[in-house]
Amino acid sequence: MADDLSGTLPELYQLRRSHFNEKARWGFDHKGVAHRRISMLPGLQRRPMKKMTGQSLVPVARFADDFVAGSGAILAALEHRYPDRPLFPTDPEQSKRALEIQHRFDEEVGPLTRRAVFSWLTTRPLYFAQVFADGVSTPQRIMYSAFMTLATGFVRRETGLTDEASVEAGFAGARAGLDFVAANAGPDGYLVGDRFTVADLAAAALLSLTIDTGHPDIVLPRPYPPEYERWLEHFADHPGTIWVRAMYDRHRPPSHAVTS
Ligand SMILES: N[C@@H](CCC(=O)N[C@@H](CS)C(=O)NCC(=O)O)C(=O)O
Repeated sequence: MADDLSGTLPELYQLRRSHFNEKARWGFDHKGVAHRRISMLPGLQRRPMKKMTGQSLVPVARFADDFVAGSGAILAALEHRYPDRPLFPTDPEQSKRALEIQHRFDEEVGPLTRRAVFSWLTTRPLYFAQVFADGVSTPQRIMYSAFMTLATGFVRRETGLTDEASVEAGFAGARAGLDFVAANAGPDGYLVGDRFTVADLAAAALLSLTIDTGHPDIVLPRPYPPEYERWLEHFADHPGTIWVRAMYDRHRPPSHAVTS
């Protein structure tokens, strides 16, 4: 399906495996919207994105001449352009609640979970490059891992990794997200009402790294580093990870990205 409003194929500027980018990918795939993904390398996306959108981060979606930055804004733009398979409740109370939940995950759980994962990922530049530079040529990947080695201090500061307490706060944030979904899922398994909404999508995408989803868009390359094995093991029996798995099994479609 091309962009309903312009007739052109939408684009998604992304980082591979990143959970905020997973949220946007899931939105496109949920809506069944064919799109082209432009994968960038963390850090190196800043300048082009700033030029294109006035801010430095991804995900960024492009619908013809319209650039939309941020996973939440992308989901809203997708809903507007492709109303089928709605993600936003029509009931005003439910809509308010769904947006509140998305906000909580965007502002707290997402960044803290990233911090916990980055606490070990930034100590492994080769694996870091494998995670994000998968698909680029081997020399480029090696150059990127050298760049990452030099940029580690900056990346750690940007992620809020200042001391041991900041790492612990990252782990606590991931756990709080899992506790939240376990405590708030209703009888049908959804966070708001009786169907899958933006609240479930946001929460499951931003907690996706707490399980081995098996989905090629987010699963980390094997073999897993021991720190990630321990992290998965740590959360394996948490009712929140069981909920994340259920959302992936029931609602995460295969990619609708076109490759040519
Ligand atoms: N609130 C934003 C967060 C976007 C974000 O944090 N993007 C990260 C990837 S997870 C990024 O672009 N990182 C690269 C950098 O900091 O240079 C959203 O919902 O999209």
